[in-house]
Amino acid sequence: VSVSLEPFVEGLAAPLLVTNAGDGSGRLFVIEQVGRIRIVEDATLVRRPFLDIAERINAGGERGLLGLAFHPDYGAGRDDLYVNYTASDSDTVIARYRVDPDDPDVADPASEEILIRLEDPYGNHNGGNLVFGPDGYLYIGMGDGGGGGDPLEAGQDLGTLFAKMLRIDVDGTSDGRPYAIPDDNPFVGEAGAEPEIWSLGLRNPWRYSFDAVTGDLWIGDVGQGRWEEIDRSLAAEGAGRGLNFGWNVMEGPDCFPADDPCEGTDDLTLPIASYEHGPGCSVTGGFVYRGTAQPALAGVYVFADYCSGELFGLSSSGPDVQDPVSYGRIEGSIASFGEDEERELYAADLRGGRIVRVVGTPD
Ligand SMILES: [Ca+2]
Ligand SMILES: [Ca+2]
Repeated sequence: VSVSLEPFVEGLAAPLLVTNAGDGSGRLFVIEQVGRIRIVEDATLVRRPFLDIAERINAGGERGLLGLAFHPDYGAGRDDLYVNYTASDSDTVIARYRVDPDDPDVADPASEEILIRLEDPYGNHNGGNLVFGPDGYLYIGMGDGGGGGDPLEAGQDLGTLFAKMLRIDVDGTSDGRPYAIPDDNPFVGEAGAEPEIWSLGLRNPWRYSFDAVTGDLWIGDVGQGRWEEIDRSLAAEGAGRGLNFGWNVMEGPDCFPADDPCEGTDDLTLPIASYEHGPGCSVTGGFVYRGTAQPALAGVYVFADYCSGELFGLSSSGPDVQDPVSYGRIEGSIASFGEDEERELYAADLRGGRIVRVVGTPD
């Protein structure tokens, strides 16, 4: 199969994410890093932003408005959406907003309710993705806080939210939190462990997704100086529940640092795929293609390297360790992949200021 990116919408300022609301409206929603959410309707960029919270946000580098997810029942009795951003004071914030009851194309900036606010000592590794899982819970990908080599030693520390996949129930509250902790989170009741934690050992999970058919969890975890990696956890094996993805004991398939003895690796979950630095430098996790318009991509996990523009594929039903298939390089900086309501696949080209369609052609 050959994979190419077809122009779809231009004129965006540093688009970081493309997604849909799942409300049957057919709209796409695009994040602009500076702090705006834009609507794309009928392949046209709507001039008025859906939400503009730029004044609350510190944007640039790895900071900004980083994530967006709509409640699974959005448009069907629910009016709430969730964002992840770097606040003016550089805190990491996960917040809820509500749509204007009189206008489906505008969210209310005054409706903000902050769920999580975390002081973040470094400008990099802020994670930022938000995804509702097939179980209806919100999955929050947290970077290791930043610096190089995990100076906070967050990766293996269950006492911090950094370097983790978190899982929360936005429909409830508990113990003074504006959300609830699902009973089956793996570290509930464990002394010294934060109960939000679902998986640990992540460095900067820049984009992850659930396979819409199988429920498998796919994570792109950005590496340090040598390796970029993709992690897959099958739904049948818990879709990441309680798993330790290795950072900072390991980077990709190697011990970290490389000359270290790599203690305790028996319990670590190794990547399904890794590639070395050189042309590549930062992985952008993608999606298992489950649409219908591109049958050549059926069941293929499509991802990219942000720096080189190289596109890759993995077999979603293939073995636990695979060499990624390269589809060659494109002109652009792919910050994210995203789906429309028909599960057709798009990508956000940050520097190109555009959204493109992912097209697969049989060779
Ligand atoms: Ca940080
Ligand atoms: Ca890892």
